[in-house]
Amino acid sequence: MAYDSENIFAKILRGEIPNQTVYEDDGILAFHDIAPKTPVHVLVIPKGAYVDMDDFTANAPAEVISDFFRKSGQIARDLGVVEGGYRIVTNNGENAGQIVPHFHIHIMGGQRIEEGSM
Ligand code: DGP
Repeated sequence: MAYDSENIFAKILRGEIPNQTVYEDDGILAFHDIAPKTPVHVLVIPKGAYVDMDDFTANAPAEVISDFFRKSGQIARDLGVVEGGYRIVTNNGENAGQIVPHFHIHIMGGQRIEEGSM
């Protein structure tokens, strides 16, 4: 799928739509999900134009990929969700529930998930 530069997260990156930023640097932006499904629900996106996990892992430079995941781990630490446990979710494609076609991961924490609920 070709990248659509009019998707909501592209607009957020261009500053056309406001967001509640948790962390930002040259490569990534982390911000609170507009409709949190857990007490802590933060989205992390690369600034590069990647549609989904498949596109990101196939086409982003290795250092961009490692930087993205290393910093996502640090963001989870800074959010204080490590001790209580957290989930990382990414929906790849419409059939998996992906709504916004700019690669993102969900950091979801702050509540107990029963074993086997996945
Ligand atoms: P997904 O289904 O994986 O594509 O998740 C998209 C998430 O993005 C969903 O949890 C809701 C969130 N979202 C959609 N529009 C906005 C927005 O304008 N601002 C913020 N902060 N989150 C949004």
